[in-house]
Amino acid sequence: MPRMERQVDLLAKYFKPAELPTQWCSGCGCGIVSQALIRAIDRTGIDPDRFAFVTGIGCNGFIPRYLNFNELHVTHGRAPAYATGLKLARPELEIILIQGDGDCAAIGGNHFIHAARRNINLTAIVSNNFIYGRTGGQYGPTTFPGDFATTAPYGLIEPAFDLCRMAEAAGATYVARGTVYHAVQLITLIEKGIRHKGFSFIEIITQCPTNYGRRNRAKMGATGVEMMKWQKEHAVSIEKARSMSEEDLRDKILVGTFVDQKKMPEYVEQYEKVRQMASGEVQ
Ligand SMILES: Cc1ncc(C[n+]2csc(CCOP(=O)(O)OP(=O)(O)O)c2C)c(N)n1
Ligand code: SF4
Ligand SMILES: [Mg+2]
Repeated sequence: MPRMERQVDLLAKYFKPAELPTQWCSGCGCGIVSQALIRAIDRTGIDPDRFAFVTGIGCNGFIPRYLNFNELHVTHGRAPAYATGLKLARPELEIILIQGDGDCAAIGGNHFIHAARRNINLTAIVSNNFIYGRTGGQYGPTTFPGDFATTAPYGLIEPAFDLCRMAEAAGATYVARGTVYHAVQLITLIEKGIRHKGFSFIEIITQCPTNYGRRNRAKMGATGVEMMKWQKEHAVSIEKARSMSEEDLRDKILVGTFVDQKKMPEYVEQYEKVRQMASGEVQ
């Protein structure tokens, strides 16, 4: 099928036309994240009805509102907890968490690290726009020191979390980072995350022109295009980074697959064994 027709076909298959247009600002990265997501899902060949999104609160948490999938839109930061319950009750579902940086690592940090530690078979997709976009631009745990936010008018004095290092340290068995600029690579990273058995974490570097870009235009630009140019210029593959100095890497963002580990037991399978022992089905 020609590329254009295929594009229309994907949109018709996975988007809800009645919900469009989206409420996102012009130049926001949420649209590219949505596209990458449906393309990755489409590539797996898994029946769309077997997917369920569990989403937090925030602009990125709204992505599934426009998509034609099962969805639980839950309380701020609690997507991993709801997803854990859903996965234990319905292990056959492919559950995808859609969260923002604040949702995942601030209010939801506790839930996030324990889902990773258990290695439960969920795919967490976390859009990192370095800010609380939805609520007007407060700084969060991934905002860089020196950045400006409504709550940091003189520049932020806190260091930032590296979400991928946090996911890895907590026990996630698939950890990757992409950017919305590198959209083709992003589809592959998400697809691998969905196929991985265990807790998968994919961080997507994206842009919030309205609440981050405008206040940090000197650093990253203020429009979607300028901010994606920043992503292009600052992303370095993990492989290339190995031959670069610490100094050269200081303002860079590493992209690629950090962890892809298949040996750790998966939580739902372990839980099922316990259930069988407790019910006397096996000794
Ligand atoms: C318990 C609770 N506290 C605070 C809020 C307000 N709130 C909604 S979204 C949000 C931050 C969203 O930021 P992020 O997760 O980075 O998502 P983005 O909007 O940037 O995609 C906050 C603080 C809330 N809805 N519930
Ligand atoms: S506030 Fe930021 S994250 Fe939210 S829709 Fe607008 S540009 Fe996107
Ligand atoms: Mg955010």
